[in-house]
Amino acid sequence: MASQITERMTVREAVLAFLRDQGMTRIFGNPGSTELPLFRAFPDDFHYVLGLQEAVVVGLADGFAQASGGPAFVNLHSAAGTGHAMGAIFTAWRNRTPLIITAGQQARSLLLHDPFLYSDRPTELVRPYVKYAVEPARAEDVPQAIARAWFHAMTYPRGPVFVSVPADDWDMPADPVPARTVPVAPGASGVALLADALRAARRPALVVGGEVERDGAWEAVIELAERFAIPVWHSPLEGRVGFPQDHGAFRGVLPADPSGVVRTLDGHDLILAIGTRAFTFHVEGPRPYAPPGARLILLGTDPEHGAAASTGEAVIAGIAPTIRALLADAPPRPATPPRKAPPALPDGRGRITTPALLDAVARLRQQGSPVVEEAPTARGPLVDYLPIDTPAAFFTCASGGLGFGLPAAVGVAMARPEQRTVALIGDGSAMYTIQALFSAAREKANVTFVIINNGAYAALDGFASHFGLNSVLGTDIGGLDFVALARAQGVAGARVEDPAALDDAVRTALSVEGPYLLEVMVA
Ligand SMILES: Cc1ncc(C[n+]2csc(CCOP(=O)(O)OP(=O)(O)O)c2C)c(N)n1
Repeated sequence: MASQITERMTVREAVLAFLRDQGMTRIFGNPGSTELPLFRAFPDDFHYVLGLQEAVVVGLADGFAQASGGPAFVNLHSAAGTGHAMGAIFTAWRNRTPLIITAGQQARSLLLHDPFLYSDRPTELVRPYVKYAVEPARAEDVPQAIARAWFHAMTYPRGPVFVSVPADDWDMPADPVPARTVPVAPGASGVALLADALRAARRPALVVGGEVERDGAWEAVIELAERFAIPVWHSPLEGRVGFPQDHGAFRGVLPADPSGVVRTLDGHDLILAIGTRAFTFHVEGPRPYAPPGARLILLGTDPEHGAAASTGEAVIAGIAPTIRALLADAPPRPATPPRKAPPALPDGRGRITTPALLDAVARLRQQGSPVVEEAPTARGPLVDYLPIDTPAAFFTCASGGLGFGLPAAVGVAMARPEQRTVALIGDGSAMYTIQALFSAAREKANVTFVIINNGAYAALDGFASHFGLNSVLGTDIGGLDFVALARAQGVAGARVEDPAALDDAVRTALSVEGPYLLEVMVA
């Protein structure tokens, strides 16, 4: 390939040609003087997606990359802009989202004179939460650095990568770089170990996580659960849903504390954790951290999951091919257990409740359309009242870093224009990246933002008893007007407070064209 390359192009031309070859013709960004040279003679087949703060930019790209299944290209402003993005980069790291993040840098000729906007440690700023970070030693190496970064981002476990590009590099000569292909997930291995363990187990249990869905193993895991008649739990606090939540084998979401895990899985002699950590904790508890006496085996492409388990064996391999190999010797499918019915709705005493809202969205939304959630106290009821039953239909942040949901929903909607994305966002969460509404309007994104307004950081109030506090400081955020915030950025909307008006309000919010915000005042 390299021998055919004769003519030199500019760094910009070589980078854009590489991005085009890789199908990445969207650039998610927020510009500054150090980035502008990238846009000289910007080609018509590229689209610049503007976010008004870097946390929004990375959130947009993360949602887009996850919903489209591919990587996304990001261009940030130098140190301060990258700093704004750091929380979102951490989230992309936890989400395992392949993002090729570039940031501007001052011109090389000035660097020894400490110029304005100079980032003297560009790679160190992002380093702990990217798979690869580089500022190439020579301008002409920028295209190669981006190709290399792409490869790192797309290798399992996937994640964000970072390339710092000095402003004067874009016009320098460079050679084109050939397109790369997605590294193949590790092959099926450990099949015999898993088959033996399943054969020997009397009461196996499955614990699944978001990687099942990201790895395209949704159907395979359902078939495994059905053929071996194994009950399934979902790991808590995952960014995606790895098993249909209304399936008869589904037992719920595991608690996020050691005692809760041990209590829930007690009596199972084999726990197969697929595409997830074993286990994910949010609050402390006494040891043991895994059910004593049970054999724990992890299966997935992420070695960190195996490394982080306090006990257990790990098969690091592609989930779907491994399960398919296991199924070759599986027993015939027994009768499928009946689908779960949702519990009754609580009495809101004249107010809208979060379960009632979720139930209305579940009844009125287009089946299988994407749901983005960032509303901490709605997360529990979601499983019961808005069960996710199709793959690639649910997105939230795996990091716990609020501010992902609003921009990610816009990115998801851009990747799935034919479906109406529903974003369920808490009033507190919405305010971290409210500027994403501007991007939604500009991109005419097919998305309904449902702001669940309880006037509080309710999840933190809920923690008071855990820490033995009578009250928590800084959790009252009442008085915000989200319809006005939306209108100010070009997004239409309405507020609903009366339970009798809820269905009509949701119906309207789901049927308009372009972005729309429904602010729901909940008890
Ligand atoms: C970036 C960031 N800052 C602070 C927090 C701490 N935090 C966790 S839940 C929460 C409240 C969120 O409020 P809201 O979105 O209204 O949802 P609710 O808890 O009311 O359901 C906060 C502030 C966080 N998770 N991320």
